[in-house]
Amino acid sequence: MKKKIILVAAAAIALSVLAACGKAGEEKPAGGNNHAGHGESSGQENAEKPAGQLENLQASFAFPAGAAKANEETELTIQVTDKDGKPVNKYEVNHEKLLHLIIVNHDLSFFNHIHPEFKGDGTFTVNTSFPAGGEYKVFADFIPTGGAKITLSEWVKVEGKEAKHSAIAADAKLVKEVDGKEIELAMSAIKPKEDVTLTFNIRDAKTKKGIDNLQPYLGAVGHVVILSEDANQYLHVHPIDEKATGPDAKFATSFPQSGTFKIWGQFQHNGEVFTVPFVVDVK
Ligand SMILES: [Cu+2]
Repeated sequence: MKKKIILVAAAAIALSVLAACGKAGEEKPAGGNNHAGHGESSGQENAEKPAGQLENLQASFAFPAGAAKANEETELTIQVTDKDGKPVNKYEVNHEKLLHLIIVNHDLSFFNHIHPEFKGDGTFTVNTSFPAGGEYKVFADFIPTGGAKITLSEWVKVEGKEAKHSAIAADAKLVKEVDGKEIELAMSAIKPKEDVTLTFNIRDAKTKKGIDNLQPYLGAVGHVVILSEDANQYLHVHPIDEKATGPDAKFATSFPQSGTFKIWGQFQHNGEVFTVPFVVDVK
């Protein structure tokens, strides 16, 4: 039997209108105020609002083949509709893609960043798989043409044996080794609602020599996604200097509240993308 699971993200709850990406650097966390439309770089909080039709957008996340099962490739669709339920068909290219999809599991031990393809009728589609059963939160990050940058999210259920839930805890040391690289994260501040610069220093794990030939990934030196422990607060942060090539990659952001946050930095070197996670306490 084919069962269609449709989960509608309630716009009022899940919708987060993020700052326009007219300038590189910080974007606002989910739950922020409405901000100027794409292309505005004045940084004014009260600049023009998106056109009426593009307020209260909704996203429906669905597995058209039925329930998703752990470790099986399955199609995931995202349909974006306006406040009247009409499909939204025009999007701005943002960091080389029309839509960025971030998927995490319940304890944030799993992270995936993929790019569904637009198929018309407001619908994006991508084939993906999940490493275990359980709940996953899916974030669709995009800019409707004429509207503001927005992230719509929903929890989706995946059938299968659930992995052991491990509590998320702040890292004692902000140094990680991933794919032969040693990455150290320095933070200029670690208090809520303060401007903070995240500096990733990327070096060869063996020689400890700084890597200065990072390649652009999605048009920038790197991408950073930050989630609160409960996955309610989502921040997608772009570099201060998109054209940097390492060993340092700097990002400006602000944590919306105190608590434990997980930070994923994504970079590209020698044609390979690597993802480095950190967990920090903001207090
Ligand atoms: Cu992306």
